[in-house]
Amino acid sequence: MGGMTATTDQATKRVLLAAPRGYCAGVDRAVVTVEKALDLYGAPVYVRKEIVHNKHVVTTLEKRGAIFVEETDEVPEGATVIFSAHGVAPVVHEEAKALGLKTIDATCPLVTKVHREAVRFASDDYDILLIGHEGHEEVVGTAGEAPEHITLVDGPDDVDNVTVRDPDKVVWLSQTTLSVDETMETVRRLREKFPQLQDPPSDDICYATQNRQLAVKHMAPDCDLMIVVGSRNSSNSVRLVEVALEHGSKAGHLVDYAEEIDETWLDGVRTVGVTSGASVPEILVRGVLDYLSSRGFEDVRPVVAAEESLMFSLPNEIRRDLKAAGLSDKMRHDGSFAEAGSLH
Ligand code: 0O3
Ligand code: SF4
Repeated sequence: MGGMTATTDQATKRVLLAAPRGYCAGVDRAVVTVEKALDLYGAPVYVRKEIVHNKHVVTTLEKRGAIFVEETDEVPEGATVIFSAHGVAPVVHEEAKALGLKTIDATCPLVTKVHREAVRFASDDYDILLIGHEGHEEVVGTAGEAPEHITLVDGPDDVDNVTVRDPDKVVWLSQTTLSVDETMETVRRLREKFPQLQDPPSDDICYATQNRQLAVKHMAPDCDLMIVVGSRNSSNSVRLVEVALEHGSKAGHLVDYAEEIDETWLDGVRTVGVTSGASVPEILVRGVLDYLSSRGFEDVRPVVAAEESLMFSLPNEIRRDLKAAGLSDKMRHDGSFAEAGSLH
């Protein structure tokens, strides 16, 4: 390849970088909760399930002394266990109590909001159609609030299988990290079947999920390739690849790390879109941008779909203990936790 061609190539290569991307308020709170618990109580600190669905976050916290378990009964008696951001069914709280565990609940407040809706509609004796992915921890937790009132609806094609007791008393709720468009299609089909179907009191698909999908929708028509940083088991990250492909990106891939990028993906590519799921530390996006830059994609243009400023305070249990120990309960955004910056 001659020098001229290379120069022309470089001039036309560009990256569209989505905003918002990466950490949402619920993930930030959950990750900081584990870090503060390690500071306060020392290692090991037990965490039930992955605190958030990100490989790098989990391995980094493991190195600092967090032990991730699948079930509550794997935690030694009397130890401290943190519940993940995705939420748990009430039965899990009961199990922990029976085992004498100290618990810290890192469930995102926006997931808790859906739990409360489920409890309220169940106590009013509604049939609740919970739209979500079968087996995902969040829907297991939400469904566990009122198992006898809740039916899982796993996407539009599952609607045919749904039956209810009284079609005049049905409401739908959802997992927080679904595709907005696919969920609307599921609701449309449900409403065809149950015209009296009620909507949730407010959006269950959270602001962060909506904003990350919106940014991808803006960029996708211009992208030859979309690289989404996120783990395979991260529902919201997987959705971003789907949204990119549905909205015109010619290709789309999910990677945990820049090292997973296949050189051939860049063949003939002029515009690469980059974004990341709600559980993804920014350092991993930097890795992807560095990789792209070393291949001539130095021109990085932000595509801003929304501004986000939401922050949640830490769980009460940990705030109380931090206060008693004379430590700060500030979140990392404001720089107060810079010493643990490896995750950001
Ligand atoms: O729910 P999802 O698989 O997308 O989970 P992540 O990747 O950990 O992202 C955070 C979302 C969450 C905790 C529940 O809304
Ligand atoms: Fe909470 Fe939304 Fe983040 Fe889930 S994706 S943890 S609901 S803010």
